[in-house]
Amino acid sequence: MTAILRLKSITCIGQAETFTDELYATFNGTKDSLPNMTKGDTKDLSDEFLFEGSSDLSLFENDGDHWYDRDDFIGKHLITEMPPKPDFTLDFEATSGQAEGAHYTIDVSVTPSP
Ligand SMILES: [Ca+2]
Ligand SMILES: [Ca+2]
Repeated sequence: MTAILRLKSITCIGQAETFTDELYATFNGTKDSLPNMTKGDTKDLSDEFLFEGSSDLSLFENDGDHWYDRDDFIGKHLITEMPPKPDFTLDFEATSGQAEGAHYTIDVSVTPSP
């Protein structure tokens, strides 16, 4: 069995950076660029990932990943193939660490692959 994780939209409730957050997600070994976001933004996404079983969807704020300034982890959720879920919302909030203040929701769906 294979399933499709779709990212449908992202909303910024709080940002980590002073000006704009540069976001990306990782899932199932893939790195996926997301739009830059500031507080109050909602942006449509059209990202899809094929996967089997389960994998973590992790959200990061990009700082160039220099040795002196690593990218900042915001949060993660375990996505499972079963049961399929048409629409649900994931909440990512950094309550400590370098991304503190970052708070995002991402609307997603998990559907069986045709
Ligand atoms: Ca940054
Ligand atoms: Ca950093």
